[in-house]
Amino acid sequence: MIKQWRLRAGFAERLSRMYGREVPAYTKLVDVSREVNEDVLRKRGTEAERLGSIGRVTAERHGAIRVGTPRELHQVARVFGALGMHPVGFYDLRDTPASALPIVSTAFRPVAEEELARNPFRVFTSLLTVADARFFDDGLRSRLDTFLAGRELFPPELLALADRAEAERELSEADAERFLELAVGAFELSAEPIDEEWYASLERVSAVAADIGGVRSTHINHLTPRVLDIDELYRRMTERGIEMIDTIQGPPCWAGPDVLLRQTSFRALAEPRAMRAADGSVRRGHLRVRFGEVEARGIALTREGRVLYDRLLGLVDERAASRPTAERNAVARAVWAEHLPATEHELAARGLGFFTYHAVPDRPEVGGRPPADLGGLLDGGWLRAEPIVYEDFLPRSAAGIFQSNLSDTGSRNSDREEGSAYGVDTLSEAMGREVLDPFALYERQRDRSLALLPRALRPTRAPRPQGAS
Ligand code: OOG
Ligand code: NI
Repeated sequence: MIKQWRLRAGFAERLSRMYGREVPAYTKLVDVSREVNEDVLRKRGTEAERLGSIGRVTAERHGAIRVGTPRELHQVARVFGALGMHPVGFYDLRDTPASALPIVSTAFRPVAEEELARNPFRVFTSLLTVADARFFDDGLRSRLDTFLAGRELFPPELLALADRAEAERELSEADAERFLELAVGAFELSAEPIDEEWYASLERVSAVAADIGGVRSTHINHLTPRVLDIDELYRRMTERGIEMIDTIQGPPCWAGPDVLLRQTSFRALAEPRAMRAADGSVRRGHLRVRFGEVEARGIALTREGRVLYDRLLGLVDERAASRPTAERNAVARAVWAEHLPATEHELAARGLGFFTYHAVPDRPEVGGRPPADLGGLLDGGWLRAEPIVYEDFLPRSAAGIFQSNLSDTGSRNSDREEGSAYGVDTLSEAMGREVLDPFALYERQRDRSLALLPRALRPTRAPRPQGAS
């Protein structure tokens, strides 16, 4: 029998092979990522593996897909459920200032530590907000509803196998083979001609809306490898003549601990797609919707740490507003140095980062009773803190990645009422599964490690967040 985690690993691997055939530049990105990772490992030794073994990091990918209706989201949740992936986190990109992004998103991923260690594959999944009147007027909305109701993204045989895999947490070898074939096939770029007029009418609102609702199938938008030095990767890709987006999203490059997530991408490529004109003739056209993203992951931040992160982003915006764009990085580095702890130790002691805690067995005998607070236990060498890797996404980075790959800003009519609210509950209801809170998952992992400590070493006071107000 093939266990869920092997289905997940198999899916990630086959998707990667398929996407590499479809988008050869992706293969180059994966190759350069591997080279960078090997170099970092050689240079920094075991310290390079502090946020994940080289085996995990090299195999690690996240995908991005986009669906049109709650029903499609429900179905895709079943496919990912079969792979042991659960919806985590809610991202609302509709208020992105410079571009029309009529979507709300979640990410499917494994949640248990041992499952993440086996294969951490995740998929950023966006739902088109068809009922949001700021983007779609009544006429367009009703055409869109009809179009989306008439398509089938996932064949019934795939969904039946998915349900069985989820219920039994495994499939026979033959069923696993069939399931993987159908699942990967569902995300392949379709050769079916696109109705040019229909696509264009959605594109006027948003290129993302056209990519989702303008075609009769779905596809993987990008597949993102993980790299240990994203600045070096950016340099090497540029050196090889690959056009990258302008920036690396997320925290700046700085001397302190890596936190959260840094992402960049090569620009969406013009891919040949068959287009059908109004007179029925089919011609070879081009669409730029798929890009090649890459990311570096850091330590998960606590709620307080995250508040601080968001505040720092605002501070960087403020200070950089009056300077040339080229200086934004330097501004960000200065803001970081001023406000973020320069060491992991301090990140833990100030309660800003998530760690698991472990008793230090060979602590030198210095006598005395262990202190009661976490900071003291760490300072005194009683406890060792191991970072918890950030497994999720960042709304502002996601918007930045979307945006830098759009050639047109689209349009949004902010005078119109929202029409329909899309919140985390909308997604949970659509899927019939709860969208999990990422913070709660990291807290659980931390608290489990605390509960395993000998009683005398269990801090009686949680780390008091400082500087987060
Ligand atoms: C998703 C864009 C956001 C990320 O990693 O934050 C994203 C999309 O293009 O569908 O991929
Ligand atoms: Ni992505």
